Amino acid sequence: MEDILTTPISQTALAHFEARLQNDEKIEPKDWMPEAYRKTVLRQMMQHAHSEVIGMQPEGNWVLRAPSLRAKKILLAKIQDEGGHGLYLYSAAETLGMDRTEMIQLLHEQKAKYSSIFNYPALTWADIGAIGWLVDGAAIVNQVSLQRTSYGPYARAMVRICKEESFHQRQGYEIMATMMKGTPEQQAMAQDAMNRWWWPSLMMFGPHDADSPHTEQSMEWKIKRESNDRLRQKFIDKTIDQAYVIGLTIPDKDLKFNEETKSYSIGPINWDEFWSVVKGNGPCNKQRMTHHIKYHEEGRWVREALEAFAKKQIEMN
Ligand code: FAQ
Repeated sequence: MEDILTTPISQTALAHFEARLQNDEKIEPKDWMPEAYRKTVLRQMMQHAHSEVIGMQPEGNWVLRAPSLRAKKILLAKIQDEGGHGLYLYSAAETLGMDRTEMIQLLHEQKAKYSSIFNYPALTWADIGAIGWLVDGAAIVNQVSLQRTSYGPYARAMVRICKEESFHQRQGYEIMATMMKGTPEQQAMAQDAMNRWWWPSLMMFGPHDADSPHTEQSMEWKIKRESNDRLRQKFIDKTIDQAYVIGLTIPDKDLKFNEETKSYSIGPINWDEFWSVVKGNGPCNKQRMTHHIKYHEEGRWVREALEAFAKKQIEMN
């Protein structure tokens, strides 16, 4: 039996960390964790938080042009939820030792990523339907699995976020279904949105497993509970049937249904487009970042006033 007094602390701590993962226990902020684990969870959560916040921009573009007061109220509530998701995720990520000011700095310096999907423009009202149905739909498939992620604050944030995302997905599908019952022009608009958002939504899940540098280690640490390809396939299988119900066509000439596996196989994803968007060359990357930097700067005085107020409160107590 190993002598506890001669075993190095890090070795004991590592064994304890691994045993907790094995037992499906959550890793909490004050627990010892390998530095590489901390960095990986932080990277993923920070990217996720940035995605929620940048993701408000394509939809924000339609608040003043929503076709009815009901549609406007729903859209406003949804966008506000996305901002809230960003805030829970920044708070949860801060438990890993990085301040959100630094996270935002990394975003502005393009050293921290956000989801590729938000670099595409929302050109018509049908795009608002496609974003809710497809983009939130893809986000939910990923996030339901992340409810079981090994880092406690991330897993708990996901539980609440998933409840809200499910409302978002339905409001998007409602928009698409309504347009598909409308005039030929409205139907064409819905199909056009489907054609433009389908492939970028599939790219949201990240590169194929064989080309994903982080998946294997992240699954070992139970940060990711399912691989990129497995989650993408779940999304494909549930979404295609939803499209058929309302009369939309899937823009994929190679699409096939496998009777044995009860699953769809798709044509090739354009990974050159994905990497080009991730590297900053998508249709809206520059616009998204310029907008974020501008409003972050304009809000500086509010943050400074709040900090001064909090400091004063502490001094007075
Ligand atoms: N976009 O080895 P992997 C939402 C990067 S929330 C940009 O597979 P990983 C709600 C990846 O960072 C949507 N970059 O990496 C909403 C890595 O680069 P790095 C966001 C991507 O981390 C709806 C490299 O490629 N959801 O939509 C993307 O193990 C509507 C290699 O990739 C989350 O963030 C991408 N799509 O797996 C809001 C969920 N994919 O960091 C408003 C949490 C990959 O080494 C309106 N995140 N990359 O420089 C995850 O599950 C994972 O981070 C993945 C990527 C699956 C995204």
